[in-house]
Amino acid sequence: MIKTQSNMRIIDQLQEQNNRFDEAIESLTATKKSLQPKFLYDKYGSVLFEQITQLEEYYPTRTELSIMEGSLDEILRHISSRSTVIEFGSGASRKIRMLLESGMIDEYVPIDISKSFLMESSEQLSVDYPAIQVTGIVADYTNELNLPKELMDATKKKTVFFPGSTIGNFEKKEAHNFLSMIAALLSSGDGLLIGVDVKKAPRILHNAYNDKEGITAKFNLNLLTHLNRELGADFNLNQFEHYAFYNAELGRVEMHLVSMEEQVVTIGNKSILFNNHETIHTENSYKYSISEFQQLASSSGFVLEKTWTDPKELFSLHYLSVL
Ligand code: AVI
Repeated sequence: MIKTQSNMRIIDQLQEQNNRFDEAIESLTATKKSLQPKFLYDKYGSVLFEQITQLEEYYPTRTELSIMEGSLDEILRHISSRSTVIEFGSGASRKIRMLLESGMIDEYVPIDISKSFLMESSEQLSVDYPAIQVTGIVADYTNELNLPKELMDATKKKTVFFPGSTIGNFEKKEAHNFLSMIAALLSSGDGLLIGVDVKKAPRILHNAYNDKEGITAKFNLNLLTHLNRELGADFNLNQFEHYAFYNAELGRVEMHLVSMEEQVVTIGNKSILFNNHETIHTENSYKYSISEFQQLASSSGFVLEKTWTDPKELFSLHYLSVL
């Protein structure tokens, strides 16, 4: 455990998950090559994602923030005072600050896969909010998650905060399993505040994942740099291109890396052949109509308390509770 402030501690569970790169090799050697989107988030990937959230084309972050600003009092009424807030995939903390400012939260538990990013943001938050206990957990929450027992104290109200439509990066079945896992983790009266991107005109979606500055392309390609570093792979970034499009039939934006020639990449003792224009599927970002998401939530064990949206219905925020 790492402690730099008296009200902050970091628990690293990622070391126990050191087989996580086995998945990468397995999915790269499958007939249809893919890589799990979690590998997008090393330290530089997290920085690039923050830059994406500021892009003109990437409407989700600012729209979700505006929904939160407009309905903050009502949102806070759902989160009782002296409660614990657990955030999955915490990132740069702009949204959580709106909740922490309220003075209603005793303990904040950010969970993120990027250790350095989590440490920096936890430290800053513990300095800015000295009355709040900050317990950062470094973990891959897409795998099984073991939260420390004291956090799961059923006498204390808990709210899970899962903003940014990260739920869209799960396959439909996985999203259902993940939400069910959260519902099982919580006790009666606890809640989940979750942000979900809404289906819309393909052009808006296309632009959001194909920005003019090319930041999303860098973010996608950085995945290969991450694997080169962690697995000693020899991907040549000049021989792959970012490709993202909206698959309307499946209701998702797909991100791929396209091999721009026939080439062989080596990872350890494995040689992987890429045909010209063969792709590695690196991310899905599912979009849900408001009713589709409400159905998913109720089939996963939650009761819908309230849905907020913006005037153009670009994005939705839901407060769900456990009976
Ligand atoms: C984190 N996640 C919700 C983002 C998304 O929109 O799916 C990641 C991202 N990928 C490309 N741009 C942003």
